Amino acid sequence: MAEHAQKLRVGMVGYAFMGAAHSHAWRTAPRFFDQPLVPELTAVAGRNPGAVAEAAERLGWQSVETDWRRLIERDDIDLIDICTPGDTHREIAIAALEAGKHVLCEKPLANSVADAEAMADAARQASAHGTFAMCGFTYRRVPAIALAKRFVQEGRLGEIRHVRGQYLQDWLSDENAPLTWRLDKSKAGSGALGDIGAHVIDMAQWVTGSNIAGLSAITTTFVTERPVSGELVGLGGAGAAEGPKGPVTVDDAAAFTARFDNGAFGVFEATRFALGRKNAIRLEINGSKGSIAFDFEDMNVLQYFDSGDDAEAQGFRRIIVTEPVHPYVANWWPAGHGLGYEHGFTHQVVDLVRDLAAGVQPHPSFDDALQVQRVLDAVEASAADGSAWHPIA
Ligand code: SOE
Repeated sequence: MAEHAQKLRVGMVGYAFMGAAHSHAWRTAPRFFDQPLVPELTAVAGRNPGAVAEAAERLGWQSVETDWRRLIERDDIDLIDICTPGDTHREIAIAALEAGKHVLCEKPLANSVADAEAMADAARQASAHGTFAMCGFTYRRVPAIALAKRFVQEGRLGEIRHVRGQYLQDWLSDENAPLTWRLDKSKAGSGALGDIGAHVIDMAQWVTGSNIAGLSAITTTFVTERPVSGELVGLGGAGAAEGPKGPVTVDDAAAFTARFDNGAFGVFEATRFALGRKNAIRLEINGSKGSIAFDFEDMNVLQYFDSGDDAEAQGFRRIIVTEPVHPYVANWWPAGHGLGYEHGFTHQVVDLVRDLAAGVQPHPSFDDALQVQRVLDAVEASAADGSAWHPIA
């Protein structure tokens, strides 16, 4: 870590699962990558004084605030990192950008297109003054996905024809899993669709370099009421079967067919009820010359089919994405040793800090995230409309 490098002083809002993942990334990035600015974990904000103090101690933050507004007022903070539910993103992000702070905001960008538009407007205005905003679609930074993007750019797949995207989890399968904020539309915006579908939509658009132009969708809620209390195991688990229940106000699963700007066909699915699938974010792309396939449950592997191979030797090959020639990998362990979930967050910090130091817009920008929000909105509108085709404006 360069001792005399200039600092990037970070103020983080929220400290639960995502806050912990981001804290780890801010701490780790400068220890493995040469960074033009060294992140400093300056302050973390949360409403509960005892809990935020405990989190600061555990996650490595130097000071605490109990109001995010105070974090934004502080002169010793350069960037606001938003790790709170979607209903808070708009207010925090716009206030931070207007105060001249860079912003990293968790996904999905917002709970509505109107909020996302306001945020993207604020980000465009701020960028004219060298203040930048980025949205945390971290899977772009999984080495195998970055390699897939490189293959598409190099033309190895040829013309893209099919895009198959899935994000499958199972932590809501038990009908007594407790009612958490992720099941409350006023906080989360939507269910499986925004929480995990947003990731695979962003991933597909980014890897192919083409946006979804229109779609037809279905959504469902399998379990409409859940216990209001109970012990969480991971994000779900089994709550009290007896006792009060409250309404689930979001989708449990969403699926849609789509057409991309480049003419490719898309088929997408997002669910938190796929028993046995733990974090299966999957992408398969078939082009005129080759194909790729990825599954996060085997995240250090990219499958690649090259139609130029000898006919007798043709087949999907498993590229083990653990070699120094692969994106991000050279800075980690000796060849062959593999990376995990947290590395995507670290790479996100590495790229963000590099771009901020260079004064260039990091990706995904709020405009990129607004495009994802439009797709989420179209899915809900189409499902409500009997699966009618909805073009993306
Ligand atoms: C829960 O479904 C969740 O934690 C998402 O909120 C994250 O964005 C995803 O990376 C893993 O699953």
